[in-house]
Amino acid sequence: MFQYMKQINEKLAIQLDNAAKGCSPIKQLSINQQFDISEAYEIQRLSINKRIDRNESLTGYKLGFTSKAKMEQMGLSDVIWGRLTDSMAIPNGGLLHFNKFIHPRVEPEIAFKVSKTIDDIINLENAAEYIAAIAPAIEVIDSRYENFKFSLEDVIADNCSSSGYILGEWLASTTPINHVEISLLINGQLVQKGNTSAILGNPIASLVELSKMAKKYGFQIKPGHIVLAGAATPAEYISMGDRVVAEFQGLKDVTLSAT
Ligand code: OOG
Ligand code: MG
Repeated sequence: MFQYMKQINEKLAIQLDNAAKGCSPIKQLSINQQFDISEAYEIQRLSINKRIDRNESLTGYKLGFTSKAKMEQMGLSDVIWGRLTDSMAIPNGGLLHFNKFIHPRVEPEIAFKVSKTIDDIINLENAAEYIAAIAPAIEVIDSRYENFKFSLEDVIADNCSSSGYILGEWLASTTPINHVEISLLINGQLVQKGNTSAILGNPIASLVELSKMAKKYGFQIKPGHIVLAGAATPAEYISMGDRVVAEFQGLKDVTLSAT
């Protein structure tokens, strides 16, 4: 039985990895195969291991559904986490190569760089000790499922739709990052407005949540790792040729162009 489940998880991980590699969406896995949340995280681990086997390296983690705006947009309300690799990084002001994505969406986020190993649950009071720097960011999500439609288990297995991230200027760890106004513009048009406080009341709470997940799922967040706190606004689809700008009040913009 156990062996059988392992084989199924591996099969599903390969399907997701192939969809990502080939930029071709697949049907929601949960339609034909039942799996629970812990199996979904196992499928995620197996599928990201394929990338690691291709010499990508783990650069950190992302949180999802940490704001009401995102929960409502996607119809799911549990905080989720996924993995980031070096191949997902796009330099600030850089190019997103549209043909490497299925149906990319962008969302404004806050990123943390971790200063020391997080191997236990942290809290809002001591979190600062674990933060080396803070940056405004954009996440590019690109569900491997048709029509960006999924169950909670599906999206966890699919590495929480993670596909790209753009980091703005790194700021001192003491920079006040809560209650910062955000505007998301596509081709100069304001498409979303939000505030960093929409992220669990304070983006630092995302790092606390991740520390709980790390304890539960048995991983460590290492010095230098990037943690994306989750989007403050709903995500927006982008098209080839679009220029995306995320403005964070008082901070330098984060931008990318889809080519
Ligand atoms: C899932 C990923 C959610 C966020 O910031 O809330 C996420 C999705 O919306 O496809 O990255
Ligand atoms: Mg996100």
